[in-house]
Amino acid sequence: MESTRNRLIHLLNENEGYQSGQDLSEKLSISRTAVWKHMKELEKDGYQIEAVQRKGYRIVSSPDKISENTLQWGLKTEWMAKQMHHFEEVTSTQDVAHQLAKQGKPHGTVVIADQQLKGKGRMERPWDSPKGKGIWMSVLLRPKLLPIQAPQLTLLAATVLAEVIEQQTGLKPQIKWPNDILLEHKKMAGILTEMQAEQDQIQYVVLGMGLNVNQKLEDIPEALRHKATSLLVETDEEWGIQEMIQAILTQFEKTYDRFIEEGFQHIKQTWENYGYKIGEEVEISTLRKSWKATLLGIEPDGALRAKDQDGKEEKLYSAEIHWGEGGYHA
Ligand code: BT5
Repeated sequence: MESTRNRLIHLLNENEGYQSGQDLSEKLSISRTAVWKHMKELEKDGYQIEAVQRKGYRIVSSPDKISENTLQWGLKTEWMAKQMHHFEEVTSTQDVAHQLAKQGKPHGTVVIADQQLKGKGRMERPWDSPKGKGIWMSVLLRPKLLPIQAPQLTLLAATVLAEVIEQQTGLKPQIKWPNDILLEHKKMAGILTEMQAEQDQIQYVVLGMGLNVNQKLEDIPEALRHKATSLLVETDEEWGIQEMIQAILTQFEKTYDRFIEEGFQHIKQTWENYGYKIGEEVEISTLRKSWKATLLGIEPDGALRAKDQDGKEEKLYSAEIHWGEGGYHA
């Protein structure tokens, strides 16, 4: 159930003008005094609210400080982020999302944090998540898909991030299969898809997205500086984290709904628009071996297609790609 607070924010947001206290109290089935109290709470959260006699209330501006309320404000999604859990600090939003999943929270539940103390990448690699500088967010999904289709969600999320970055900033990011968003060969975002499945059925997926937004060069740990970047580093501008989050959630819902309805085809097309090093020679490694190959693109199911030096084509479902001097190593 959506909280009264969120419904109030939605109502205020639906109509740009003033909303009378009477209307709000009727629509929310609470007293006018309760409406007034909620307004005071919103102000504590940093909202600027204008109250005019005989006209009603209006939100003048939303705060910079992120909270569940501010994130909901202006968000026009059907199912995405109807439940939003924001924390100033967590170990990893993935862990929290797994707990919420086990408590039965619905499809589209979002966990977001200002800072992660133990942000993680694939294979327990660390993910640097400094306070207030980026988007550290996990989405709980309950897709009616087969477990083997889950990796498609990683590619889906990658196209969403690439599109939003391009729309919002004008930068042209690239997607390195399967889960990295790069700019000028440096990593700007990463995706971590974790799944609980039973035989032929996905129970749930926790899809983690990390996007470096407002780190300055010196905020990026020295060991990562040669291979990581942020929107600020690339554009010399600070970006509104809330707006960026809302754009991601909105675009995610749209892309996901279309994916469920029509399949992977349109994601493949978008992906190809952003694909990194396609047609080029790279080094591919799996847990067992490492070899040189040319990347050809992705298959209709999202697998990576590559051609080895003997001209033999392969379909890969899990691998790492490296390149350049000594290779890029995650
Ligand atoms: C990833 O793993 O790229 C997945 C990152 C997912 C992060 C999100 S944040 C919200 C959610 N909660 C979590 O705890 N995780 C998810 P992988 O491909 O394994 O890349 C990890 C590697 O990227 C590390 O070994 C570093 O080399 C590098 N790295 C670490 N932090 C980085 C950062 N902030 N920006 C760019 N590169 C980074």
